[in-house]
Amino acid sequence: MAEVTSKSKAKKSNGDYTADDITVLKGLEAVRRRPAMYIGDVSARGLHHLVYEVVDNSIDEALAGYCKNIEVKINKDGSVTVIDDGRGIPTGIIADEKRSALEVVMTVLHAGGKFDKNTYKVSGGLHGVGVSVVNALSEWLEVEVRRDGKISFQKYKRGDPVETVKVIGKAEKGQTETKITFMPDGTIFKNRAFKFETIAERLRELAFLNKEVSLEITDLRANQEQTDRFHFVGGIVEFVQYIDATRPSVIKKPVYAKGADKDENGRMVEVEVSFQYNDQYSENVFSYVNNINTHEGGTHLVGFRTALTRTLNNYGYKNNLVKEDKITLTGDDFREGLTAVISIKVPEPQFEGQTKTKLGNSEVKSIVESVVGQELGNWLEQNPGDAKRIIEKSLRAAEAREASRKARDLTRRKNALDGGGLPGKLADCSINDPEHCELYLVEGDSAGGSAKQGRDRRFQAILPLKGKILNVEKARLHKILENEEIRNIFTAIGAGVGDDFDPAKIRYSKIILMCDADVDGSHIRTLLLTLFFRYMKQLIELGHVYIAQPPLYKIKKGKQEFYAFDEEERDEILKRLKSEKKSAHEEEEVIEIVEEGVVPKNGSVISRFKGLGEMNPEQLWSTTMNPETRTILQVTIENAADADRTFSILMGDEVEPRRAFIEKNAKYVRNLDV
Ligand code: 0RA
Repeated sequence: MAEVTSKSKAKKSNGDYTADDITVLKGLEAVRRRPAMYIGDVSARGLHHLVYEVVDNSIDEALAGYCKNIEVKINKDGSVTVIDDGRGIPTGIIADEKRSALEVVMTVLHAGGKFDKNTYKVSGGLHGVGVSVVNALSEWLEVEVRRDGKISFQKYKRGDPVETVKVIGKAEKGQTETKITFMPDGTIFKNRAFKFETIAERLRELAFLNKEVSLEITDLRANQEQTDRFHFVGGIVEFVQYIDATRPSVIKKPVYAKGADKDENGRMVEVEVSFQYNDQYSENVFSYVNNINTHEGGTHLVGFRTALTRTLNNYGYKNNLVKEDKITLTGDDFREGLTAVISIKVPEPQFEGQTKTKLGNSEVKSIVESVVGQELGNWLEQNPGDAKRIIEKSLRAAEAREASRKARDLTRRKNALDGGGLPGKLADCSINDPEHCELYLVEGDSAGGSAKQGRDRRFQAILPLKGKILNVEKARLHKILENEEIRNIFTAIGAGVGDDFDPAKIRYSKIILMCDADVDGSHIRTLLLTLFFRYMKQLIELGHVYIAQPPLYKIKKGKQEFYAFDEEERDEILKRLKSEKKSAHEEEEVIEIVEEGVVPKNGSVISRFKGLGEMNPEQLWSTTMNPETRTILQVTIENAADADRTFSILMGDEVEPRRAFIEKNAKYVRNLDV
């Protein structure tokens, strides 16, 4: 059979590949040749995806009801080990193949599912490509399985078995375990350093979504030793409370709804939903299908929203809390301050959308709608106090919406947002094709002026921002739209706001935040990121948001000028300048590190740029804006629920959690993942 012939076996036959072998060679080679097709990319995100892929296999085992504990270790040498107490990968010889099932699972693309028609394996999206992909992208990988009283072992190099599966010892009676250790391939991943916190966030999320599983992570690397364990008996109810940790709740305890129904093929779809209302205005709904965050939503989200609007409206009318002739409550009104987690399990999910994170299965809408409708209906009857508070909150949202709709100036603003006219402060670019255009959001009018003069006006647009923009974390949309700076940003980008945001209308493919390298600059950057995260999240998700990296130091020596982006680089340049001197047999000079602007005797000046405004247009262009030489950092969202929680901690009302967060994360100040 073509699909199960291994590469190593094909090689052993004197290099004579049969026609059957070719298809397989393609399968295995394809992963190494085009890793991005299988794991998204080969950056830090792709690297961590390797761990998620192995853990997902263990989670599949848990969903099948056999695994309770999953342990991840970042080893001293930088490799990663994943251990689970599931059934263990089968190790028997498959007659057709004349080799162990274990070898097949580890070396054949998508082989896992062939042995076990596990209901909730993921068939689309980024996850679920199979552990063989991790094997193919690893310099080496070792697997150890305990089951049937034996310990079986096999090692691979870049996906090829080093030798056949060997029994290396006895397993205790009844003990079952799968242990996989892998070292990512350095020829594929430039940076192989795993981040404890990144993996921990995913394990925490999985623990919330799978309350029966306990997940542990340990970092064994020198000077980074730490461990964390996640097990939440409250499941997604605890997840909602975790997300809203710093936002006071309007109701006593999150609503919880659970149910299941058959899809059109008679297979079970399981639904779990939990939500509560906080005293703020944004809607934070996190939806998952088979443990994958569906950023783009889909039919499950539509079903949830429909049920929420209908059930709450019905309750309001029936109990005379809403007067039908006075005001109509819309879906938006019922979603103000809503924090929700929707987790569903679908046997054959169809993923659609730009990032393949939108659920397409049409039958799911009515299943979710009916589960939520029923359970929420019961909950409202049993919790009249909470029910009243929710309806009253929604009424206030409706009144605010109505008031701002009536306000005449909103119409004007709306027109402006629809692209009626571009902001006067915007220096637009001349090219029209968004794909080639960039928008620089620049802190301060003086830096804005330099940027306007220094830019390449064909494709670079500049929008200077005056001081601090409004903190959107604490205001309703209509208040936000009253803020001129923010309105300018929305208008310049041209793609609308919130639910109406349409990525097809973006006027620039890169939105670059350029702020000073000081405390105020980083505050403004955080305010801008909060704005994007809350009202144009897709802009970040689609990779359009960047942070400019202006240099911190300028080193001048005679006519030569050097720029350094941090202390380390500054010192390197100084060292180089010194050694250049030596090799040229010139008289040795000491180049001192000097305070800004002071000219030392040897004629070298090191100045520290305090703000962007200190650079002249040419300097700004050559160091920070010229695409040939600049560095810009792309802003990504590693974990949506954690990002949401982080923004609410950073920008919300409570001081103590913010202080704790800043203390804990002080060492990551240059890490821009949100
Ligand atoms: C195929 C079949 C069975 C289990 C597994 C794969 C399995 C794979 C992984 C990967 C990590 N941990 C795992 N645990 C199990 C079912 C075996 C049976 O029927 O006993």
